Amino acid sequence: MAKTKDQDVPGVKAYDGPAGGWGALGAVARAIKDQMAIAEDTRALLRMNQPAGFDCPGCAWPDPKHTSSFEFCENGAKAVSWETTSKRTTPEFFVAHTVAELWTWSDYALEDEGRLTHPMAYDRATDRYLPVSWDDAFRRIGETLQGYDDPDVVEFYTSGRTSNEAAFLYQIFVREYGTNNFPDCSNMCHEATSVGLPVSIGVGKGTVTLEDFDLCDAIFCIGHNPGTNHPRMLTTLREAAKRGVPIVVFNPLRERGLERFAAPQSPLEMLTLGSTPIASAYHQVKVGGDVAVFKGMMKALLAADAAAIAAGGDSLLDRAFIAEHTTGFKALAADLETVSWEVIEAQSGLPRAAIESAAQVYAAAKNVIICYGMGLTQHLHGTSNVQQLANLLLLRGNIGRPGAGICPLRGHSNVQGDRTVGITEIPSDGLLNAIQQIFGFDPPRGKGHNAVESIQAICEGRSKAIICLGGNLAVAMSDPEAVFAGMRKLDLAVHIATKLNRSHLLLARESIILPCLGRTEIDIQETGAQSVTVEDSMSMVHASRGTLPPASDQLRSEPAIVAGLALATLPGTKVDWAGLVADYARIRDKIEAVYPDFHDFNARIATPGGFRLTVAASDRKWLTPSGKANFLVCAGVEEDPRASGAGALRLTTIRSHDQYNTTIYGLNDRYRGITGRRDVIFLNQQDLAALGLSHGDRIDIETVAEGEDRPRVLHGMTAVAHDIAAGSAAAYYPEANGLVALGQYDERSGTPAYKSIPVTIRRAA
Ligand SMILES: Nc1nc2c(c(=O)[nH]1)N[C@H]1C(S)=C(S)[C@@H](COP(=O)(O)OP(=O)(O)OC[C@H]3O[C@@H](n4cnc5c(=O)[nH]c(N)nc54)[C@H](O)[C@@H]3O)O[C@H]1N2
Ligand SMILES: Nc1nc2c(c(=O)[nH]1)N[C@H]1C(S)=C(S)[C@@H](COP(=O)(O)OP(=O)(O)OC[C@H]3O[C@@H](n4cnc5c(=O)[nH]c(N)nc54)[C@H](O)[C@@H]3O)O[C@H]1N2
Ligand SMILES: [Mo]
Repeated sequence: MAKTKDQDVPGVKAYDGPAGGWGALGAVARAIKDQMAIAEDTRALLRMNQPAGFDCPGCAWPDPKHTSSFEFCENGAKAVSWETTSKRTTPEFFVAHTVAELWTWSDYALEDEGRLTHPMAYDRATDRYLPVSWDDAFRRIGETLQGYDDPDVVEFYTSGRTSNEAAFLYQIFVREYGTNNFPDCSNMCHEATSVGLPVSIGVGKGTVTLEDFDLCDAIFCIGHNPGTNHPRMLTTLREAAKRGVPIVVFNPLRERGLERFAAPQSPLEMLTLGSTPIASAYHQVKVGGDVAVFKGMMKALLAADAAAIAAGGDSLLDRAFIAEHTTGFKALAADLETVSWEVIEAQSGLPRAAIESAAQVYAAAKNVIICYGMGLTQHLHGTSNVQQLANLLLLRGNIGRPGAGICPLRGHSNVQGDRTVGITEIPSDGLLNAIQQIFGFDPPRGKGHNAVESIQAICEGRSKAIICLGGNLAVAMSDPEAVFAGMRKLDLAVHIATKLNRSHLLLARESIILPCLGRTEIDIQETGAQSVTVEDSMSMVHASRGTLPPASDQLRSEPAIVAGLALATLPGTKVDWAGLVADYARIRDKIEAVYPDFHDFNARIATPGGFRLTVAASDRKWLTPSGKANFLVCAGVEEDPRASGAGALRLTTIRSHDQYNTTIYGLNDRYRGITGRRDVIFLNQQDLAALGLSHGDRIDIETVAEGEDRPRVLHGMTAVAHDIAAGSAAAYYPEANGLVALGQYDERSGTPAYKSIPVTIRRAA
């Protein structure tokens, strides 16, 4: 007999608890124990995110202004204990294991060996990484880099944990070397925001501050999972919910953190096993159906507005704002006329009434904040998603006034700052001119490679070497099979990292691992202990200072490693690398010189909480060519026609509660009821039945191909009946990355379409 949702499938059992609560406390205790973290670590956790402490590497959600007490966060605690672990990946470890053997290990097992302790270089004769001195490592890298006539054959990747100071030095080094090849984790993340919003509102960042959440009258949460990925946001959402602020969610999956939250700081909720309901309305939009939702909401709003005016009432639009501050309203209205409700319903998977009710909540609230994450950006039409969302806000003047605005949840804790201080493949003339004036060399003017382009260049043999400042690019990128093959053809691969991961095992002719300090660790340079700075999702810049002894006395800081690379690569350098690294305040002086918005940088980070960078749109200054905010039209509402064919489902890829991107902390996903495994595909019960399948069946999942080079199949997964929109499926990232072809990305932003993969599903052979 077919199994139903409630029957036993190993490792699958619905979780009834709220987000947070005792479940979270227990998980923290286990995370600390698993990493054998010592008492000092717990103390470090307590100092986390306080003025004198370090910035939590867990996420980019801002800190409340006047926190004096430790803000509890389960996943922040996991991120910190994973870094402060007492486990070590030593030279002895590398002697004991060939790279061929390590390749067979899981991603979890590789990182679980703990912190890297020594610079290591690959030795082909023994198939092992062997220790190398820092000087030798730099010399070898410098020689290879100097050997290229064309600097554009080298790729310089950045992952978003890197501090402003390290990122700034890195871009100066790379530009002095002569290329703008800056593939960046942001290219796989919020690039649709960075590309889409400047056209809409003149800045590629969010416009709200944390204080705006105290003043808003409605919040929309679209395509993000705060309970797991920005857990400190739950405190903010809880306060808003308690104030009676409607919180409207659009998400294909029912995510526990958006349903109810028990604040571990609340003795009442903890002792009574109570919790606070979060979402006032939860709309399970079909994967990839968001443009349809936004167009539907705007259509409903315009219809209601016309009705209100016809009845002699006030307009529901902010017409004064539209007239004074925007262009393109007529074209938008005309586009909305052409989209039928039938199409909107089919694409979004939601009834018209649901979308109309969301539009009503939107229209009834004076101040609205819309938050969003990867559920919107990682689509073929990610940029359109973001721009249609901006349209919706502009219709009621919800940008540039207190309590209202757009709130992209950034990913890595400093991904936004890295971009701000110059990690970009398309630098503005202003930036390049400032660099030229301040550092005295001629930076390259051509466009460089983003992440997908860098991989394409590597796969086609046009790029010869890669330097990675953190991250795990080969595993994070789509189409690992192609990426792995490309990486193995390189002359040189250098990884600046805290822990071993699969990218390090993709051997180039010469492969070098350079171990660095993490953010939790004390960073001593010539003038003493140093602080670094980071920028959060709300453009707040603040200092972070490590408090723990380094994992090994061989570790160097990221700024010091960048300086070492620069000195070995650029014999005629115009930059005083040693002087800058001796005192990071001098790096900040240079940042300030290049970016005037950082004025009085060193003084302003001395105040607790730091300072906010200017976000022009927050003050209704529109840095667009028209000088106004722009309503933008996108054609149609269809995400990917291949996903609408007979039997096709739209697969999205998501993070479990026990992972940080490619770092897998454990095999559980508590809120989704998964224990000890990740080989599952979440499916709607109706879809399962229609396919003649049952909960617990072993299935194969294949990408619907159209002119693709080879079939993409994930074999032997287990079907899990889940509360997910019909027509949609979900699997874990990065296991499912092989289903995404390298060529499947948003053409405007280059963001891979990780969140809407057309697939078919069948019983495993
Ligand atoms: N603990 C932890 N924290 C993290 C990370 C981590 O891995 N672990 N990663 C960091 C990084 S780099 C990032 S970018 C952020 C990511 O934070 P999120 O954006 O929250 O990340 P995802 O897990 O990718 O989840 C996206 C959410 O979108 C929903 N979704 C999927 N497809 C669609 C769709 O088509 N439409 C809509 N409306 N929703 C959809 C999913 O159900 C899921 O709830 O988190 C950061 N913080
Ligand atoms: N299918 C699918 N693919 C995705 C996504 C998705 O949702 N679905 N999300 C995409 C997104 S949003 C992102 S941001 C990318 C993430 O891509 P990356 O940023 O490249 O990947 P991470 O897994 O965050 O990198 C983990 C590694 O960073 C190193 N590390 C950790 N801390 C530090 C540090 O302080 N310094 C240095 N130098 N190294 C450190 C460790 O060695 C660790 O192994 O993945 C993308 N890929
Ligand atoms: Mo991200």
